[in-house]
Amino acid sequence: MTTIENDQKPVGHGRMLRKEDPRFVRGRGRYCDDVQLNGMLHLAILRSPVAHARIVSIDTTAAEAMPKVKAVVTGAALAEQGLAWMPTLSNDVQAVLATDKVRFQGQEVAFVVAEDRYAARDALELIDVEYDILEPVVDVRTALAPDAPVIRTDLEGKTNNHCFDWETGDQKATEDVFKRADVVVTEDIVYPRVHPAPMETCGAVADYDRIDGKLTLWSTTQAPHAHRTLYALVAGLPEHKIRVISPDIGGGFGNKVPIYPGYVCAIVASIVTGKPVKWMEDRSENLISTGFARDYIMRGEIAATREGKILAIRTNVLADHGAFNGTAAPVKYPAGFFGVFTGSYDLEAAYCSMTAVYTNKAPGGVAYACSFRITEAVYLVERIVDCLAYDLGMDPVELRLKNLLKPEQFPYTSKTGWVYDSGDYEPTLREAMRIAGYEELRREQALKRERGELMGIGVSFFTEAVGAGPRKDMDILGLGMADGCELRVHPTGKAVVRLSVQTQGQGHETTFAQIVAEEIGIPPADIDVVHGDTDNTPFGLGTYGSRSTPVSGAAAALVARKVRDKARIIASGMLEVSVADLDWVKGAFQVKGDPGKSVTIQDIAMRAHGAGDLPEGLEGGLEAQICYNPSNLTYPHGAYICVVDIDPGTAVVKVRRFVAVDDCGTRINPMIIEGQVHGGLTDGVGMALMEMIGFDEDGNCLGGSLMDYLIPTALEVPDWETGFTVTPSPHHPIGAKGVGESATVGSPPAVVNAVVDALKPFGIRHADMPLTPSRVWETMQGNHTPP
Ligand code: PCD
Repeated sequence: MTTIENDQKPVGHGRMLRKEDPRFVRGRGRYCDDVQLNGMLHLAILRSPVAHARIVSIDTTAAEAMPKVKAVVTGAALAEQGLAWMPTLSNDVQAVLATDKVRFQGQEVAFVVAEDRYAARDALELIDVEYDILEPVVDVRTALAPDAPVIRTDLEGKTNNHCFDWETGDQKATEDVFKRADVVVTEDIVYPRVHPAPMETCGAVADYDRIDGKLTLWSTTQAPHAHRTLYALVAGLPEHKIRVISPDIGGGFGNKVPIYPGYVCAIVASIVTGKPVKWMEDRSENLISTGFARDYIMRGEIAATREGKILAIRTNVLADHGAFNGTAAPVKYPAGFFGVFTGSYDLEAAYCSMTAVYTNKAPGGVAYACSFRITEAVYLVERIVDCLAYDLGMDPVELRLKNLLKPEQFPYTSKTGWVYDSGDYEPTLREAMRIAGYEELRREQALKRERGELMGIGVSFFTEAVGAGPRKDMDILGLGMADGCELRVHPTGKAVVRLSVQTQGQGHETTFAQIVAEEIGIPPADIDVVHGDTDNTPFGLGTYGSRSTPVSGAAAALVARKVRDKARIIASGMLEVSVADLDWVKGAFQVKGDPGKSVTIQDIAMRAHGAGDLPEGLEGGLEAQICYNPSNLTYPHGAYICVVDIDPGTAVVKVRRFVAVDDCGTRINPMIIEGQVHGGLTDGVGMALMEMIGFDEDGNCLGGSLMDYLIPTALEVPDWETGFTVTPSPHHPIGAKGVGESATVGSPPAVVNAVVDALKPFGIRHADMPLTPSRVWETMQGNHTPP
């Protein structure tokens, strides 16, 4: 097993600076909105001001008459072309433009194409829509009430707001264990609706060439190939007539996985006008209409012995999917990978039942920095385990240490059927305790409690399942979740590696060059990473669920090995020995026992393309292509400890310290990993303390601007303290597991556990996010209400 860990590795590995940063720090990134084409028009979308209403009429005459306006398009016009509805990436349909009804505030109703962005926006004001207001379904808890208005009247035979049911685990076995347990703890735990809120909003530039019938689409997508296939299916065009370019992306965080009506509108607009058309959302449009995350109401139950041996976990979940099921989920997993809610513990049984419903809210349920609902699962188990510790009067670390899976149990099949590839949990938790000085913190807390000060220490331990996924059981809309990769070595020994995944800031241009460099000995500076352009990269399913390293990273290592195998044959010819007599050392093949006789990979590249004979039967050139189908997901884990102080007078929570110890197997670039962890922790603190997309009783979104939807800044977060352990994945060619989302998954429960721990003197066992000062204050007064 290679461990590309330390900073001293000769060939480009370790903490090398990011190859993409020179352009980013100079403001030379090329984002969607930077695309300027000759004669380009601008598109603006008219959105519904109300959550639920019948559309009585739409009058576009005044808007059409406005100077500079080129087209005004309504749902009725799209319907004539069969384009008013589109499939979602989770087997539902979503309105591109509303025809019959609007189903959430902010829904797309019509669009204007004009010569400039201002004219397009101004013209929106002249469109006259008459709405017949309907009662909205806002409270997910009553969405299934018999008298609730039906939202999805478009779906044949739909008589209520039921979206899907799902269950996992063994209900009967779990019930039996619960019956004989000494202790059972039940808690209602809400993971409120939050939003990924990437810095760059969503947008697209569509350019349809009427002469050659080719559509080029620049769009803010995390999954260019998957989007292209969907457009091909909807438009009935062959894929090679559609080129999706995903240029630099200013953050995705799951928000840019779904296909949005705006993308489709831009395409339609370009086809209709014969001109390139740009659509860029503003901040409010992004917050109110694009993929939200979470929105799970969970009842957690945990059964244990008096001594604190956890026996079983059971949960019932009510999932709010908004007006359309607009998430992206593997077909067999409508609730994503929520099945990992048994966490990192050795249990006897587990069971989950889930009901998903439609409400008059924006669609989504996207995997915001979590591999398909793992954040929700980890939050549930880590919160309920803390509730158990509270009831047993046990230290939460002691309780976890008693129940963590042991290294000899791996590969471990969970009670819900997930096969954890590898893990060595206790050292990770011990390392976090060491960095935090856990015992000392508890002593400090005891002293402070005597003085009436509110200090809390929160612990979480998580296991993620990332790297979707094996073709045998995973697909999105019938597309397998494998990734292609292509490597070409030029005659001079410089190389280009083409990926099917797309970076949104994670640093793929660096780390994928590092992977290839490690395998083939060409320095990373000489390896160019090409991605985000369907015309120039092999097919694959895109970047989300921290799948790039587990899937495409494996593909990159294997394609490089394939090239190295060919290089070995060429070297054997050059050195006139058999392939078996060659050793691979640092980018060169050496004759065994005669290190003086060797050829470098660069020599070999020249020979592969140059004059002179190649060994019998070998074609010229030095390149390879593969499609990698992972045999399993990878299961990174981590232990987090958070220390908070709460001002008893104002209930303001201050995160004083945060220790994160992550284990993502073999580490490619520790500097990038730290950056990923810092970002994820900041996200997590935001969700725990301030972020929530709320709605009033009419279904008006209360989180439509960054004045209302608070996201953390450097002022709210501490200096992160990070550490790591390394437990390689046994099935990944370099042993790497994903890490991009670990910190967002692991940190919310650590923060909430810390706040609840601080509030222990008030007899409080649970409080729901976001733990804003007012919510903490109410909780201290004994008035906690779930969001
Ligand atoms: N790594 C290393 N090592 C290891 C692992 C990893 O080094 N072991 C690194 C890599 O290579 C990259 C990163 O790190 O670079 C990451 O990775 P991963 O884990 O594989 O992941 P990806 O796939 O690449 O990515 C994705 C992710 C996600 S998913 C999210 S959310 C987020 C993260 O990523 N997003 C973002 N991070 C980030 N960052 C940034 N900057 N931006 C963004 O946007 Mo989802 O599902 O979508 O929700």
